[in-house]
This record gives sequence, C-alpha cells and structure tokens, in this order.
Amino acid sequence: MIKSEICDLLGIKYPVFQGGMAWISDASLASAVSNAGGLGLISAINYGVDEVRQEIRKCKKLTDKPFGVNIMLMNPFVDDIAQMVIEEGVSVLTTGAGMPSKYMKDWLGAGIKVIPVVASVAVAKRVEMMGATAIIAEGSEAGGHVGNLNTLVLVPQIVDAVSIPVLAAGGIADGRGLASALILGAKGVQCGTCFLVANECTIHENYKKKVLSARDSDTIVTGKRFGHPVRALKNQFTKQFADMENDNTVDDKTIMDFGSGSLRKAVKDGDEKMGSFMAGQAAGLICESKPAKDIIELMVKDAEELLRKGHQFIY
Ligand code: TUI
Repeated sequence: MIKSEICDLLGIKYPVFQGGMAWISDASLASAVSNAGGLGLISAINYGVDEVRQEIRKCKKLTDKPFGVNIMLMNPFVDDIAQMVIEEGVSVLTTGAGMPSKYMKDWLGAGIKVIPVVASVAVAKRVEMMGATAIIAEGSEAGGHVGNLNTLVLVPQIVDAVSIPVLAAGGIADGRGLASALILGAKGVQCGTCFLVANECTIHENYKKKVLSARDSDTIVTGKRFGHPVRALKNQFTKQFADMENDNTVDDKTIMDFGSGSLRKAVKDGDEKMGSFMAGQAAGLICESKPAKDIIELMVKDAEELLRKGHQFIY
C-alpha cells in the first residue's frame, strides 16, 4: 500500500490526483477517481458558473469521497467561480496558469484546502507564503499549458525550497512515474493524460484513439509567441498554428482567432484535423482503456513493487 501525508491531509486512500483538464474533467471522471481512492478534480473552465455548480452537485451525488475543483486563473469567469466554490462548500481547490493571490484569503477563510499548480521555484515560494496547503510541481512533459522545466529537475528543487507537501505532475502515467516522484521527494502525483482514456472519461472516442496510438514524440508545444505555451498531440491544427506563429507577417489576432474553440472541437466533436488534442508526453506510455479504478490500482501496485525492489541497487 502506498500512502503519504497528503492522504491524511485530504482524507484520500492513494496519493494520486487526477488533473483538472479543461473541457474534460467532469463529474463522471472526478467521481470515478475519488471513488477509486484518488482525488478527482472537476475543471471549472469549460462552462460558465452555473454549469460548474451543477457539475459539483452532480459529483456530490456520485461520490461520498473528497473531490476538488480546478480553477484555471485565465478563465474569464474566474471571479464568479472563486465565489461559487465557497458557496458550494468545495473542500479542495487546485489552481493553474497564474497566481491565485487575489482569492487566497477568502478560500482559506472558508476552510478550503488550496493546492496551486506551479512550474517554477519562485512561484512555489510565493504560493507557500500565501498559505497554500500543498503544491503541485508540474513539469513541461505535461499536456495543456506548460512551463519550461522538466519534472525530474523541477520537483526536487521545489521540494527543497518549500516546507509544505509537494506533488509531482508532468510525464507520470504509471507505477514507475509514481515511484520516481516519491523518490524525488514528492508526497504524491497528479496525472492527466492517463485518465483521458479512462472508461469514465466522457471525451470523444477519437480523442481516446489518438492518445492510445501516440508515440513518444507525437506531442508539440505551440503558443510560445503569446506566452501561453500549450502541449498537444501533433495534427493539422498544431502544424498550421506553428506555421502561423513562426510567420511574422501573420498578426496575433489572426492566430488567436484560428486557435479559438479548438479544444472543444477535439473533446466534443473529435475533429481529428482541427481539434487541439491536449496531452502530455506520457501519451506514448498509454496503450489501453480501462476503468479509473484499474488505472490507479495498477499504478499504486507497480510503484509499491518497484520501491520494495529498490534495495537491489545497494551493495
Ligand atoms: O493550467 C495548466 N494547464 C492547462 S490550463 C488549460 S486551459 C486552456 N489553455 C489553452 C487553451 C484552451 C484552454 C490547459 N492546460 N497547468 C497548470 C500550470 N500552471 N502549468 C503552469 C502553470 C503556471 C504558470 C505560471 C502557474 C503559475 C504561473 O505563475 C506565473 C505568474 O507569475 O503568473
């Protein structure tokens, strides 16, 4: 059995979080992960405030275990969502793509555990100062919005820089990833890409097929020109986006308009050509769809075996 202080802190069985993936992480996936003993997260980006509220209420009906909400801080509705999660009695929040400074006092005052996703030591130190409960250190192997540093170097540097628990994210999709993260000093992991193919994940079948057939170098980061780098599976959309952003004669607005709605096209329509199929580099490790419970239990069982065998290298 793999356990850490984050389990006691949040009341969960396994130290495995499911990433709050925009347009993807709904009550179906989050409740399946929480029922399996991990921490399920609902994404607050695909809808307006009322839709997210409904998703939270649905999740409460589907699980009696703890679950959380991910707040993407570039979301235009963020102020209203920040207030709504307090009203709904959400117990855990993760934040991403920015600094949660403005909301920390209200959230902590409401007794919410706040776990920001960060991609650098400087931001980790700042959110610790603001009272964060724990930190998710996300390396650039991750899918979606990414920073610059890889998980292997980011996690131990953040572990050394802060006193609160650190979870590792980015490139983790199996027991080897979980065991490695624990060795790096993390108290758990957050995984997104491996849950894309969970049976309870409601994305279009074409999205799942693309993840299952992806090889090691099938992802690309686009959007650096705007300071919003995003990792997704390569296709016609990412090729055209990359060509446009490398072309100085194309203005920013044209590219932004081109990208607008592309994640929804992937998730809802399965548009293989023009959808943005956000996924991490771990996609190449994922070969099979199964229930979220099986994904988590296999990951934990394999990590346990690996950690037990660690002494083989010591002479
Ligand atoms: O947030 C993510 N990943 C995401 S959000 C998202 S939504 C979206 N994005 C583009 C198009 C359509 C939808 C998709 N993927 N990960 C968490 C994360 N946060 N990674 C890096 C950071 C981060 C970066 C800078 C956190 C804080 C930060 O602070 C810098 C500062 O000073 O503001």
